[in-house]
Amino acid sequence: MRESDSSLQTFELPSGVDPEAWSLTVTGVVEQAIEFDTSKLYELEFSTVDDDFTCLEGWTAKGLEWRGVPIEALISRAQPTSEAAYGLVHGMDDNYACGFELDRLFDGLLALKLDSDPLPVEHGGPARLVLPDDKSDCYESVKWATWLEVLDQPPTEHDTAADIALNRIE
Ligand SMILES: Nc1nc2c(c(=O)[nH]1)N[C@H]1C(S)=C(S)[C@@H](COP(=O)(O)O)O[C@H]1N2
Ligand SMILES: [Mo]
Repeated sequence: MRESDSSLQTFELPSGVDPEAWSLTVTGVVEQAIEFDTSKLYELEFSTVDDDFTCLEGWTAKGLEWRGVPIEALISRAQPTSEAAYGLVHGMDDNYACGFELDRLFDGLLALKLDSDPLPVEHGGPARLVLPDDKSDCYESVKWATWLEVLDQPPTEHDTAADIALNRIE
């Protein structure tokens, strides 16, 4: 389905990434913090996002089919309070986290499948954030997404994804 010269790149797995230890938690300004394992997520309704993926380093992976659970469905189950306005999505790799306005994050997908197969660990499996909008940056697609932190304030010092990703380019 995908051409070998236009697929996702494979990077070394960072420390902290352990698919066996993975679960997804939703915490923060919510009525009820919740935790999902993969079997619980597979019970929920899946959506599809078809998209190319472009990295700021200058490569593009064409025609990817992501399948998974809409972020809105996951966060809604935790019942965000009226103060909820931002979300910080944490990866399993040490310190990697990316912040969003909640409205925008709600349009994202927690992808569990890529091109009909379970998402491989080197591409963020078990679960990766995929934003369907054209204006998203590569580093916003958080691999090994393990913690959705709902916030009332814009995340600042813990919002590390852009710095980590852009450092890799230099
Ligand atoms: N958790 C985590 N997610 C991440 C990154 C990372 O270092 N850690 N790098 C980002 C960047 S800059 C890119 S280009 C893509 C790379 O995806 P790939 O490894 O599937 O090619 O993952 C993004 N998501
Ligand atoms: Mo990137």
